[in-house]
Amino acid sequence: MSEVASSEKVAGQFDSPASSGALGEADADAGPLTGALGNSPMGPMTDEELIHIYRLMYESRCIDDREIMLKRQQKIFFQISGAGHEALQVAAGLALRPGYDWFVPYYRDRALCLTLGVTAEEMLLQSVGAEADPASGGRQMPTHWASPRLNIVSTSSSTATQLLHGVGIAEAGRYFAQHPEAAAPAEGDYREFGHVRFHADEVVLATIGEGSTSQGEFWEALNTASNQKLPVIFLVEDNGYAISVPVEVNTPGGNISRLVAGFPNFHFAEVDGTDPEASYHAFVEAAAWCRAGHGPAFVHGHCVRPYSHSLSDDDKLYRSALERDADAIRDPLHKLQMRLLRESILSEGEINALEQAIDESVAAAAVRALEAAIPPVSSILRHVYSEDFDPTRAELATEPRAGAEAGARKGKAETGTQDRAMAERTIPDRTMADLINLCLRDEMRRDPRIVIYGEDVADASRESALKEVKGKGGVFKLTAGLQTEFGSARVFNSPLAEANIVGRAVGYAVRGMKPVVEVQFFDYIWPAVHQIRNELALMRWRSNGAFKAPAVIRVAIGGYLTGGSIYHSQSGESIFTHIPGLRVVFPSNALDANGLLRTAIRCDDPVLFLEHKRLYRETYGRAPYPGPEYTVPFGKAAIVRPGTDVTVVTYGALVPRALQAAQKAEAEHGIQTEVIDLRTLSPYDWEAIATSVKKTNRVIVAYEDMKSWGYGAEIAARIADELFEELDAPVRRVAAMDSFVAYQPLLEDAILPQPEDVLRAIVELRKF
Ligand SMILES: Cc1ncc(C[n+]2csc(CCOP(=O)(O)OP(=O)(O)O)c2C)c(N)n1
Ligand SMILES: [Mg+2]
Repeated sequence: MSEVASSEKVAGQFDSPASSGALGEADADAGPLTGALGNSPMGPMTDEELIHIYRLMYESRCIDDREIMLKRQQKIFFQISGAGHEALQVAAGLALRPGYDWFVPYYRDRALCLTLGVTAEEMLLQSVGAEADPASGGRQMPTHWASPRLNIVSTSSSTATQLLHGVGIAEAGRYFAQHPEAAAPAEGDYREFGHVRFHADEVVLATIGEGSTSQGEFWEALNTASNQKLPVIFLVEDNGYAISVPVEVNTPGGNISRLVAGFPNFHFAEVDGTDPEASYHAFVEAAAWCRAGHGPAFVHGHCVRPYSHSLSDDDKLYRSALERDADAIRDPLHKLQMRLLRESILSEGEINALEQAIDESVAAAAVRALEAAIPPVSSILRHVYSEDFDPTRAELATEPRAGAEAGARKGKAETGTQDRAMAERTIPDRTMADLINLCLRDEMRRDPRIVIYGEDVADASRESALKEVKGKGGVFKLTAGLQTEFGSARVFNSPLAEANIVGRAVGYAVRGMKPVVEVQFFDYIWPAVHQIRNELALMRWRSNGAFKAPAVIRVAIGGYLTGGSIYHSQSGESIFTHIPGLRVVFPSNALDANGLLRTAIRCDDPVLFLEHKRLYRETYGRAPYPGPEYTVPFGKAAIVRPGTDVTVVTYGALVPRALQAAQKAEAEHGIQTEVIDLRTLSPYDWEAIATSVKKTNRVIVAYEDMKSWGYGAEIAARIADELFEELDAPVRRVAAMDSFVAYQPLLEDAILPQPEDVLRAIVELRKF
């Protein structure tokens, strides 16, 4: 039946000509164009239009009812319905254009997705967890939508995270419209794998329940959409409850429209979401506002929840009978049915016939879904990481280009040999901070899809000031000069909100851009962890490869700062190496930082790029500029000091400290220590560790983070497991005390692992 619905949509009354500004070839990708109703989008609906809406609403309810039956028969495993929201959602779907506009829905949006073109069978394939489930291949619960064909972006169960994706998606669309050359395909990096589509007047619909507007990310999304006048329609589907929590608990005063009314640039609408006609008109106006470039829109639809929150919930436990009866009277499906009868648009017999046809079609779709193959166990690890771009591949091991320094100085390609010779004589080696900055600059020159944003990363948000000031360029100056060279559309300050930074990056990356964002201090990454773990790293796996979010997050990490104290010294990398789908990189020197960052940017996976603050300007590990093509593969450790007696596996700021310890161990005790710098923590180079342990038979894992539950625990466990017979001594960990870092320098020294601690462990292990 949904096929009938879609073909009617193509043929019929909901078509509208493409609006102005659609860009050339990209139009070929657009799906059937819905949009305004006939010639009079704001006029009364025709009988055919109302019947069409009823058909979609009934089909949505019918799929819910079918799922409920299947769940009770234990043939599916979860059910959450869109009942009571159908009128609002069908109206939204009809006012917008699948495959042209972008959609970031939530789990309640069955009728929306049905209207956009997801079929009943596709929905039921997800209910049974079938291999052919196009949204997730059996990985996500039912109603966790995704359709690349329709521009429905994969959504999670997390409430509110999706709104920031919607914001980033809108930003990316605007960026491509203003820089169409950036959409061109390119070979040799992530751009090879994915096709960019955009339209100058596209709109993003991002939906949310009223309870979830309590989440900070709701406000963070409104902030940026408002500030940047982005074409995002925020739809709040207000059914008065968040599971058992009534609206007044989540929303002071009980009405979210009143609270958001002060945001500039918005078009606001509050509608009876059980009335499809009023809702449709609200969306037509909202879309027109957005397409005209005035800014975002906020549609607040009041609807009902005639079924409980989900099949795991029973609303009789917390709602009075009176209240439930009142909801039942406002059920949009019954209301529209009554209208069709009352206005003699359809007779009872015609309604029955229409419903019966849909019932049969949904039942048949359910039979097909129940017969569908389930995903093989062998497929579980597919799409954890990119199947296209392997960041560990050998070709990424390149040599630094001799004589590249002159080019770096002049800010352009290398010049003559005389300049080069001069430069090499007069310029000292570059710090890690310099070489990270130069990598960002070179990659931005090479790849117009890179945008850089974060707190304080711009030279000056008020561009006019740049005539007289030098510019900030990051609290550690890592992004200095980039806004000045590349402009404010590519390098800009974010609001002071870490979830905003990463959530928008997910949206940008989904559209094929390369956001290289900065989290100012690792100590403040925590508000973004929800986005990193549940969204960024999961996008590819949960959508079974349909979507991906290969953004780079640069983060200043670590202590040894003398006065950095608790909130500027934290480590905690193992929290992130514990996330499948995320690459975690932790360079210890300038050259590695340059080459690994380049690989991170070109990579097709999301990367957490950890930069140790203490190493930014250290004398240790400086190097000449290696040129704009220098890459280092992931998963390839460096033996920074060969040895035969004891192995120290380490990374980051512990590398120079382990080297000091190794020198002393040799000078004072005649012990030959091999020091391995892992360089990347996920993936990590097991082969290098195993080879060394087989040679030395003694191993220390040294890391800056707290000892218990730290990164070294996994390495130590694996060595004990797989190399037990090679060991002549227990595996030893040298790490921080199980404490935060104190401000007082003497305490900081005692808390963090020092070269003497590593030395002591080396000497002790040698005794075995
Ligand atoms: C971040 C987060 N916290 C808690 C939950 C559990 N949860 C799922 S739905 C829900 C209520 C959402 O209510 P509302 O936003 O009003 O949407 P509705 O389900 O009513 O449409 C809760 C608490 C979740 N999925 N995500
Ligand atoms: Mg609700």
